[in-house]
Amino acid sequence: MGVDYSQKAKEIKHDIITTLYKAGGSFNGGSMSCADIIAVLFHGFMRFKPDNDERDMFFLSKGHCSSALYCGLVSVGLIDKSELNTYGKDGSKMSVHPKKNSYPGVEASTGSLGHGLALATGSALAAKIMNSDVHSFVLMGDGECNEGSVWENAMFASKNCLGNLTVIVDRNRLQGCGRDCDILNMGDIGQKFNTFGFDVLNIDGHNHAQIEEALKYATQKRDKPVAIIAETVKGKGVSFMEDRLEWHYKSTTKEQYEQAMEELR
Ligand SMILES: Cc1ncc(C[n+]2csc(CCOP(=O)(O)OP(=O)(O)O)c2C)c(N)n1
Repeated sequence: MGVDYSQKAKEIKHDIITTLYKAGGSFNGGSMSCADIIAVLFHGFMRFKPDNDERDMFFLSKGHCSSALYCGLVSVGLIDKSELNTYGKDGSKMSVHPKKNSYPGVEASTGSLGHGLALATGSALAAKIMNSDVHSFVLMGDGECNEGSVWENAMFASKNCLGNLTVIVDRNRLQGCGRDCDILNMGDIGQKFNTFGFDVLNIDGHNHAQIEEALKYATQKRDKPVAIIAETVKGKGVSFMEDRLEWHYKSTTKEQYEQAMEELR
């Protein structure tokens, strides 16, 4: 029987909201917008094999949304769920911005936006040189695509024919301080990646079947990197957070937490 992505995504979203509530943490919105993507990628595609160099590599370039990464790793059994209670606490290894090797599946320290694609590109190039079938995935924010380093690496990846590299852009159209179109309009991000030599797929980033199809396509043998532009809603799943800028940073009150839990049930 196939994986029930809806159930996995639901559990991940529940854990994200609970983790951030308990920690008084930020980034509910951006963590919820990518939870469906993480559920399908982690349960359907990533070969984690934590003790093995041949594992696939995942880079959460939008590192501020680490709760989605940690809850995804809990969901696939690589982190004990009780660890989520330590998120963001002094001395905890479950830092708000992920730290390399803090847990199996945390491949890099991220949070300074614009660097994840470089890491994923390097990892994909190394795999190609070593003739390995390791696949590198990077999840980026659309606001993050304002960074020039993204486009340097896009050129480098296509120049090196890195068909073992998949970029996923969480296209929720909100950044930390405003709408992307008001800050630095990226326009058609897919078209830009295409111009930089990528094969591009535009999907609904909350539709599990579409995410699965896109990842199937991206992980077939090929000589071009793939960019999946996943149209999403910031705060997806919690009505009062959906497409609301303030939920980039805001943390939930007890009442808001309880309402969110009710809605996610
Ligand atoms: C280089 C860098 N500049 C600024 C920040 C501060 N910052 C954290 S989140 C964020 C907004 C990111 O927007 P987006 O990439 O669209 O992420 P999402 O909306 O999916 O959370 C910013 C500017 C940062 N982490 N790194």
